[in-house]
Amino acid sequence: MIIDTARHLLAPVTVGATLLLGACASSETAEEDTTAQAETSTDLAEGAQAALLTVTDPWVKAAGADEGMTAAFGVLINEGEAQADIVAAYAEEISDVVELHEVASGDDGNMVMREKEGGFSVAAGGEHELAPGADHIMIMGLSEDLEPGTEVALTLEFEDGSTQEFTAPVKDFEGANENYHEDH
Ligand SMILES: [Cu+2]
Repeated sequence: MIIDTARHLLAPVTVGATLLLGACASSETAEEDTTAQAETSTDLAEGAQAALLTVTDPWVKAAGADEGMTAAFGVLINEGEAQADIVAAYAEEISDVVELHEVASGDDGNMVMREKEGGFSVAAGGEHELAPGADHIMIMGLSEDLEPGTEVALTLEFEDGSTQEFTAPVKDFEGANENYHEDH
């Protein structure tokens, strides 16, 4: 009897706590986002590479922590009058190892992905698409499951040391899996 009662009591409490945590997490995220954007616009020196670039339609492929890796995509748009060179990316909340990758033809003719030398360069007034089967931000050593409907915080680091933060929604994606399940 006691165990039964405890179970019945536990269930709604657990659900309530989860909902509450979810609500807290999203409102905190929203606040952090606003703060981050405000800081970004004030901290960036005029002409900093990070200030030139806009990341549009960002997304991250849903993946389980057991898969260990996934990738982030989107379109990098440079509306400035100087080239922007992305030299590194970070997703500190979910991974310690994030690399800038390209997909290229290997020695045996098969497509392989590998770290892109020099990173991603976006010419003045130009754009650079990150897409499955092409350049992408590789996120390795996933520390948690990435579920569709959640968001991932990412940071781009530029050649001049400036940085830009953005968030990308997690989405299911079935195609071109082989491109980022190559051995690393
Ligand atoms: Cu990759």
